Amino acid sequence: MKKLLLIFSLILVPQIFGKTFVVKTSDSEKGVSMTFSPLFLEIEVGDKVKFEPTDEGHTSKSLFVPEGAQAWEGKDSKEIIVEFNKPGYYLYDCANHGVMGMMGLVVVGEPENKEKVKNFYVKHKKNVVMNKNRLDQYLLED
Ligand SMILES: [Cu+2]
Repeated sequence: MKKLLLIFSLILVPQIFGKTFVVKTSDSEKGVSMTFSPLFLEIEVGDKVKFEPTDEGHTSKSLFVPEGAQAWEGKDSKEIIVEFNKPGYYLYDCANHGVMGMMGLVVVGEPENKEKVKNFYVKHKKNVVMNKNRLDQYLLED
């Protein structure tokens, strides 16, 4: 009986504690071109994000992750599910349209790397030619 309970809890625990959020990749949404939707997410450690290719030709690729966290790189027009096991700010973009401001941000748990991601973001934006300020409100304003 104990063994059975153990097996049950091993199966059920991840489903109880890990939620899956969906981020869509889109050519255009509400007048905004080349965007992730939503482009900002706050989640808990152990949660997952499914990047869903609503439109073709987009990817999700990490640009900046907390120290020790796993980077990711999705393929063109393919769904990718990323599990977030370390707290912190995670910045990502689309490999094809990052330069057009197609960036997104995930904040996991209680982050401690805001200064680092901020510095990275400010430098990175210099290579972005349009819509480069989309994430300013989450990263540069307190
Ligand atoms: Cu794209």
